[in-house]
Amino acid sequence: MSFSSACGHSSLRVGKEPVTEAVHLASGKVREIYALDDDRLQLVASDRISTFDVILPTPIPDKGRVLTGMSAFWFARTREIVPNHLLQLGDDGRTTICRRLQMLPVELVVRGYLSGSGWVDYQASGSVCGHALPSGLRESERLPEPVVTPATKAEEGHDLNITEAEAAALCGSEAYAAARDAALALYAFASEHAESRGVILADTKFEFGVDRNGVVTLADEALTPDSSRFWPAGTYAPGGPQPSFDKQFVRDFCLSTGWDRSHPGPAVPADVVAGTRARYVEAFERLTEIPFDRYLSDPEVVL
Ligand code: Q0Z
Repeated sequence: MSFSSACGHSSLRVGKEPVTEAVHLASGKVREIYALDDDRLQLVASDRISTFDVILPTPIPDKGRVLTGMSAFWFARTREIVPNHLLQLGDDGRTTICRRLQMLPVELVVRGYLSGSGWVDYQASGSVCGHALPSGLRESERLPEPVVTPATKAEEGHDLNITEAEAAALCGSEAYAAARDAALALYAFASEHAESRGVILADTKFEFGVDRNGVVTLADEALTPDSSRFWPAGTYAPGGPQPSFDKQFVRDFCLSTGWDRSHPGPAVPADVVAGTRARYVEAFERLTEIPFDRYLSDPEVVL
């Protein structure tokens, strides 16, 4: 439970600890970040949903819990690949307590399939962020090998793709190389896990930081529907765009209203909200093999 006040503080209860004062640091499109102390941050995932870069006026109940639980599930299972920032989950299922890191100034997208800005770049240049690719690839086609395409962090939805050489110059070449190697290993692990459960992990964005000992550490959220393209494997058909596992219902509804993709987005009716929530819960259960109700009653069941 969290009560915000006008001065940006909130009182909150983390696990069984006494009430602590948290200082609001920043808002993302669908998340808030607070400082607990010099070493720890708290990320709170809301139920807000964005489509075509617009936050819709209607929340999707439990979406923030699905994303928090899924991210924690992956953090717990990838600790041997790369250390991560996760310390603890809040009892509300939407709060992550994490180590405070020095963040690298770039995000790393791993692409196993040709979609989004990768497809746009490929059509224009035959390459993606400096990675030359074979000619004749179709939209959504699987790449011969996954590629890392870094981007500078701007306002969400407006990240600027850069080359790996540029990313190495911004991060330091040792830190960048460690992050790139970790990102590829994380993608290999997660995409194989997902595919065995009928979900294609087309691409995914990672953010890394450096801890007090200089160790490159996975941060933020990881391998969620908001940081990744999840496609249902059963209907995969390269040669065009693929439906989003989680957001396709709500996108189709929004476009069916004649919405021109400008602010504000349309209000979403109850049946579309319920269908969208069901898709998020289905993604959680397919990938984690944990009933979502068990997560709600005990979030640390994913760890
Ligand atoms: C993540 C963000 C959010 C707005 C800062 N472990 C960390 N150490 C230091 N900084 C961060 C993290 Cl995760 C950090 N963001 C992104 C998240 C709301 C912005 F929930 N910003």
